[in-house]
Amino acid sequence: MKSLIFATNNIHKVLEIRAALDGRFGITPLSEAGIDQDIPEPHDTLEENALEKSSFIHRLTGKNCFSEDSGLEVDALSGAPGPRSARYAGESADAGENIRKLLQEMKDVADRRARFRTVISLILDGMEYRFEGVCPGVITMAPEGQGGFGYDPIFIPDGADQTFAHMSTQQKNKYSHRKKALERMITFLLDRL
Ligand code: ITT
Repeated sequence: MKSLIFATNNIHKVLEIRAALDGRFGITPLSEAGIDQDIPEPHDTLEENALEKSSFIHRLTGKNCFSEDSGLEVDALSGAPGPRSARYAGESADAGENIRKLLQEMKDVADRRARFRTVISLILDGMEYRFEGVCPGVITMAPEGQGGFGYDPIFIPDGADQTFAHMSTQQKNKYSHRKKALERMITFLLDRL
């Protein structure tokens, strides 16, 4: 099976992408490639952070690879937390702390519109290609559901009546930003590899 290094340390992203690929393609996450380095994400855009991760791993391995950077963009907060989603409540904040901060910021906000956005950066034979996926939805008033990761307990995608945290990986992939970006990359890759 064709395989690419996936420049991530996030096991949830690996599980979602493996489920979405359904055997069409192999991925090797950093842990399985024997790379335990933390990759810097110093930029203010998903695009720049995704490129930082893919080029870091390409420099290290010389191999074709891809990364993705994702964020939750809330309309009423002018697109925050966005690229700072993982660190919204502080550099070492966990998901619970990030959620608490977001719900606090939005406690009197009626407009609950938001979207998850994923940018994939693929480095193939030394060239960079980007693929985007967007999932629109709303922020709940309180966390609901135990599954998923990050902001999943407070996000209901358009077309659903429950949060991502209530869904199986397969159900989430019917709506997800990550899956949409991935399908665009797969279509591109199937023509080339
Ligand atoms: P890598 O950089 O190692 O890939 P990461 O967890 O640091 O993993 P990001 O920099 O892309 O990933 O940060 C994205 C954060 O946005 C993530 O930690 C979650 O808090 C949130 N997030 C992204 N996708 C999400 C999803 O599908 N569901 C819920 N939260 C998500």
